[in-house]
Amino acid sequence: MSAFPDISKIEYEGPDSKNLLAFKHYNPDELVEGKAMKDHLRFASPYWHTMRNPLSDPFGVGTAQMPWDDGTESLENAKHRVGVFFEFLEKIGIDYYCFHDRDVAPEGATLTESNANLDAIAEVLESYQQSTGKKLLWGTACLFTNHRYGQGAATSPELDVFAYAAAQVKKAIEVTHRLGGEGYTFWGGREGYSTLLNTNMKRELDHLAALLHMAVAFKQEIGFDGQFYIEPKPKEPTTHQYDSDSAACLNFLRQYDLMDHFKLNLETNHAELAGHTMQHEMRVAADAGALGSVDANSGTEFIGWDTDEFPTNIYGTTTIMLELMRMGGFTTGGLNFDAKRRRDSFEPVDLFHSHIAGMDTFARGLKIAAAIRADGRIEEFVTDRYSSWDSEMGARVEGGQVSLADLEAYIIGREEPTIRSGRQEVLESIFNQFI
Ligand code: XLS
Ligand code: NI
Ligand code: NI
Repeated sequence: MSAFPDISKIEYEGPDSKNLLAFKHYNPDELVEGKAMKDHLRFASPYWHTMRNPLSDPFGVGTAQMPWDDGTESLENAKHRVGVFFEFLEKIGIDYYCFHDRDVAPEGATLTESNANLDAIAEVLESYQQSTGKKLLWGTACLFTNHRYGQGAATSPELDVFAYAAAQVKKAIEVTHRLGGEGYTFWGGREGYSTLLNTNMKRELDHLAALLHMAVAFKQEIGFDGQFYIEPKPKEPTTHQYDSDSAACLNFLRQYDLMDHFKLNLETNHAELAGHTMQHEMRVAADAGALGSVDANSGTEFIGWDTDEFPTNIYGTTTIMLELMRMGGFTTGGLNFDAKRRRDSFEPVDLFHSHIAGMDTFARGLKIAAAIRADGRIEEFVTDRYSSWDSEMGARVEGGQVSLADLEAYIIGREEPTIRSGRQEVLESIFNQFI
């Protein structure tokens, strides 16, 4: 039985279409820079928002209508939901999905019971993947909802909580491997602190690194070759999250000798909470060779919460696509809509409207980014801005071959250095010409 009986497969109808259930810009097989849109964008839908988010807020109950869901935590209900999710993926035309262990399968009274539930659901996910060709972009473990993780999982002051988390991660990696996941994400959940008055930060960070090293060892042991990601977020739920932004994550990975094993999964709303643009976060990661995947959402500018909205800002998606194309595109990663409908968009059809909005906004961002690249003026400007470094002395400085005294000898007797305009407004205008 269909969960969305009135909705057929969403098709591309072009920019002039008035059909709300059609793509205006996302045309999966259309080539951009010689590559199909769907391969540039690699869209994924997050099980936790799409299937499990009731659309509640701190002041009110859930509003989402889910006629297919009996509202219980039974295994039968969980199995049934999987079918609904795959019907959604088929109709919206998204090839990938992401999940947390506890979103797809109910937590049992014991870890053994929870693991058995997860295995039962993995079997269902596996068979739907086989029959539909849909793929798992990444899996993850929910190490933040249960009360035991209230003061952290890998960074809990309690050894037994750490052990519980380790066991849960082990199982979640196993299941991700079984489902052919192309990656596995570690989002810090409650890995951070509420107050330093009760916190041994050094010890907590050492423990977090220890867990990640164990995960690397386990991955190798079972032959899982998916990519590991860390997802930075500065705050919420904790006051300070250890994985606060790209730079902090890279520093952590380098300090604990984990750089070879991890890339970053960057989320737009988290960048915003950190006081950065997403472009900044992506540039920092990409320049370190560590930009892996993207949680494609956005926040409301003035709210200061992780509101996980669908991305509908064309300027934003254009900068994201520019950064991605600059690094040569995704390998294992993709654009996972870690986004939920607004509380007032509670009808099942709003799942489609919201994904269509996000997908079309990214398709436009992709096309605009390609046009900006083809135009080339912005890139040429940057190349030219640094052209003095292409001199012999520039090369020697960059190659670490000169001393302060060498530069003193070089500059003495020369004229006062000339500098040129940064032309920010010109560049912004060029950018806007393509929006
Ligand atoms: C929460 C995070 C989370 C991760 C996966 O803010 O974005 O949803 O993407 O655990
Ligand atoms: Ni996320
Ligand atoms: Ni988030």
